[in-house]
Amino acid sequence: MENKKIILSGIQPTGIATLGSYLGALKNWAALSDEYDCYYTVVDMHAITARQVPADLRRTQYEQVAILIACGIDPGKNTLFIQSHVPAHAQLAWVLNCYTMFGELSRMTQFKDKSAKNDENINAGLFTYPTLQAADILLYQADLVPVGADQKQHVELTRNIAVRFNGIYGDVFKLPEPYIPEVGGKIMDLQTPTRKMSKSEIADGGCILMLDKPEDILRSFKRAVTDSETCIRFDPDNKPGISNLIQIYSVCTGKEYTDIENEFSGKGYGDFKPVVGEAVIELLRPIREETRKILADKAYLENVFKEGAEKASYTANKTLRKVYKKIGFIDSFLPAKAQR
Ligand code: AQP
Repeated sequence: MENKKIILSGIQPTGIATLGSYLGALKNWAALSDEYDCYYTVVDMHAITARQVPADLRRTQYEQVAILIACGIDPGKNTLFIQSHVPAHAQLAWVLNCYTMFGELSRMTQFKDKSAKNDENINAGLFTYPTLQAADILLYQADLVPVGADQKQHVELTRNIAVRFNGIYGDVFKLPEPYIPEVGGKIMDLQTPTRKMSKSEIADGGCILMLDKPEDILRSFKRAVTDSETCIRFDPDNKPGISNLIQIYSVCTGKEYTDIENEFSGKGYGDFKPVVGEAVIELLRPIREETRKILADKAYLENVFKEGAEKASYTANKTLRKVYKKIGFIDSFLPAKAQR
């Protein structure tokens, strides 16, 4: 355990995770969980940067933790926790805000996209979201951050903040690397394949959620937007819809793009689309069934929350104590140095 490299990643409980989150991030979370010392967190504090219905937010956190366990993340071997249960995240985020430049945050494309989509609620939390994310990562001295391609910019900012802080105070933070899969790093919406598949865009049927029923998944794939040609060829610039389907099929089956092109040579989109849908159904089926079973045991999940928060706090408070000391805070009132 001691010599393993460290992983940190998070997911927002803003709804059921999408197929995009699964292929871009969660699948890797599970795959890496034996080899690394992993901290996986459901980031409720990030979620409130957009307005949430409290009862839904509460329910989705149970669902999200259940999904992670069903994906193969063993809470006994990994640290699985809810962000707000570890106060050090908010505490370090404030400190890091004072070492993050306004201009840096202004350049974040997620802030620009999300504020353009929701101009009624461009709150300060949405703006400083990447600093909280930097705190999430740096508290655990993570080596690797498995994320989708959309989060690369935030991990780069985290490194910049860490370099700046270390430059003033010495080596306090380890510099993390993003871990983005070569295939599946950016799964696109099935109806608007030039846009990332996102759970806040479920209205038009272009988004697959991990707990969707098989018949709904199949219908969405059969309706997926393609193009006016008939050839199944990977060409994201000219054929974004069909290329997205090839990408999804490739991650589900492990087949190379060229093998998929050969397999479907001479066949039409009407043949290909349901095959991709079926591959997704079979990939998600065991996760959906297992999630349902786990959700039935609320006491078990609450015990996972409690143990996860304790384990995470131990590591997070060690880093926070170091930071407080370096910047000149008196750290005697931080939680006692608990034995692990
Ligand atoms: N379409 C995607 N393709 C590949 N990776 C993706 N991720 C999300 N969408 C895709 C990755 O999944 C992890 C968890 O994401 P998240 O739910 O915390 O946040 P998000 O990126 O904001 O996801 P959504 O669905 O777009 O949520 P909303 O609509 O609430 O903002 C991250 O590693 C992300 O890169």
